[in-house]
Amino acid sequence: KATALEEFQDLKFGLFIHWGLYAIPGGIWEGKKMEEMGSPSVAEWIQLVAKISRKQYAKLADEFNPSTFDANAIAKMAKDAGMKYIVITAKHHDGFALFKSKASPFNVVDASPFNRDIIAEFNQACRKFGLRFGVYYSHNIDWADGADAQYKETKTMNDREGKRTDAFGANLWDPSPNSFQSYLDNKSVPQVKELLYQFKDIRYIWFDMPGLMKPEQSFRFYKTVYDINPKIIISERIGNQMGDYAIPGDNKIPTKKEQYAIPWETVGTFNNSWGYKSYDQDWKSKEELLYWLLEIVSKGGNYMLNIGPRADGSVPEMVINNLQSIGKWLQVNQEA
Ligand code: FUL
Repeated sequence: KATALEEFQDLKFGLFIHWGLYAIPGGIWEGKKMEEMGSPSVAEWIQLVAKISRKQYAKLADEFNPSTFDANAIAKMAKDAGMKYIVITAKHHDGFALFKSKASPFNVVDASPFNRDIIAEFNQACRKFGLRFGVYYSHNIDWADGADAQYKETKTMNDREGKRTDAFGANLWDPSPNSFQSYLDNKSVPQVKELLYQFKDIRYIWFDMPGLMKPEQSFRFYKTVYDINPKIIISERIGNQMGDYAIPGDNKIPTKKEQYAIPWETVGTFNNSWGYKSYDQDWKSKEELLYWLLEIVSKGGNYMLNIGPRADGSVPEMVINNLQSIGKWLQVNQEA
């Protein structure tokens, strides 16, 4: 793994993509903006914030048909911006997979009219443009099938022991009747296997939001990945200090004092949301983005900058323009 980790830290600049059914409402549900309904206000959390039932949310899949989506165009945009890798949400907290999955029919090929495997297309596009490829996978939170992320069970135990239990992110409005254990056995772990067996180019897995996961549960994911491909490196959000590389926090650049003994990566948004949010026009300027890149890289980290494509697959113009400018700047100023 040592080489894989060194190589990773040399990449410096990558593209993060948050894309899924949440791009359809784009931050607005039944006429209400997310901020009017609660928090957080990042668009990919709309199901939780608006307390949308699993059944109602799943209907969004019928409308998901991103006619203008072109993985090659996005990969080229990243390449021209000087980026070296792409990580895309294979499944976010809503439980909808962007790849064909036997473990769950709630996926882009089986549940939407689009009928194309988005992860497969990105895998190909990255290969074509010489970019490294990785996937984000929400292994713990799954509002469709992950019950309440073992919140109730842990709460009972913690109440007994007088400890706090954080329900953040748990589906408490319409949890799946399945047990969390069956979700792990029948969806989450099998989907990780499906991804890795199918897409041999995957080098990074960005697990996220481990919440109340137990050490043996995080370890199960680590071992699943390691057994299939020991060179794949794993984000620290697998939980229980088992990751290979550190994430200082969302939109967080570590201070000089916060040093890491392992490689690290700052993930950052272009505006204030990860998923597409129709009314968020608070775009970082190209100067601001360059500042982030330079500060992060000079401190030894990687910067993975996020885009949230629209539901039709297109990328907001500000993103395209600013990435182009960064690419030009890097061409002129980067050391060979
Ligand atoms: C978070 C997630 O909950 C957000 O939705 C997003 O994926 C971000 C990168 O990580 O904590």
